[in-house]
Amino acid sequence: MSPNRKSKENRNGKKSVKRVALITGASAGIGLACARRLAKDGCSLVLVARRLEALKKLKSSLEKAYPGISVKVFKLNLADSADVKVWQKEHRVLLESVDILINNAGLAKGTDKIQDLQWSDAEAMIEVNMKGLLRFALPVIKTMAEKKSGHVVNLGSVAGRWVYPGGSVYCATKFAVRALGEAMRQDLLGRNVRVTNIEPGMVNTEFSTVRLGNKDLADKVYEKMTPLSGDDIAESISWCVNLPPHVNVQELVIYPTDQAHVGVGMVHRNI
Ligand code: 8X3
Repeated sequence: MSPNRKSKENRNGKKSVKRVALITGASAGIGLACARRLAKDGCSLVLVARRLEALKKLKSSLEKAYPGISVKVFKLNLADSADVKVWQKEHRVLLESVDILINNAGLAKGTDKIQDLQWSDAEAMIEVNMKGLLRFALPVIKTMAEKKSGHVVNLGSVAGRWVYPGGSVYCATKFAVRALGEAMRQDLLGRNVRVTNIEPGMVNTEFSTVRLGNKDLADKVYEKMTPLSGDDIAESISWCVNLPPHVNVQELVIYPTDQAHVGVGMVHRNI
């Protein structure tokens, strides 16, 4: 245990060690909400994303609100394998200090059916959601296994349990996230490392704007219904990582009340 980690009371009234959470895609949406929530829980943070300015703002607001924690921020694109390798080499000691890894960075591009699929969209999703997650997470998982402690939280999706028309490759990447998470949990048996897959339905973040390439179209996705927020998902992640160490939530499927399932016709709208 590193000597500068201070003891504090957790929500069960037991002494716990201040933990370090590393969050990818932390500049917006679910990643940003997780940063705020885990800072509130007393975690120090390592935040990575492509938008450094947004991360710097977040760092200063969190360090002001929670003076007991430290927040380190880094510009990194998980799709850039060479950059990720260099960054991992430069920050080996920091990576060894990570207790909670939240593999949040991911995206959807397009809603074309398979016969019309844009190859560039498919590649972008595979590159970040699968290859990016793995290339970033592997060294952290290795150190967790060695020190016999840690918690890996993967951001999957309901699209990783059920497919829908126009979602082929996005669904495939999220099925892969679920498979990888489950394999991690099995491989890490005996290493005291927890692995949790979080599988949200409709969450109102930049997700649909990125997917559809247009904010007006994205707003229509959430029209006259109440979607989940990034904070809703962050709250569930906080619950998972703050449970006693012998408890591992394998996966959580979280829909908004107004969504019954993936796909068209499964959303209740107040019209
Ligand atoms: C996003 C959920 O239903 O838009 O991961 O595919 S959905």
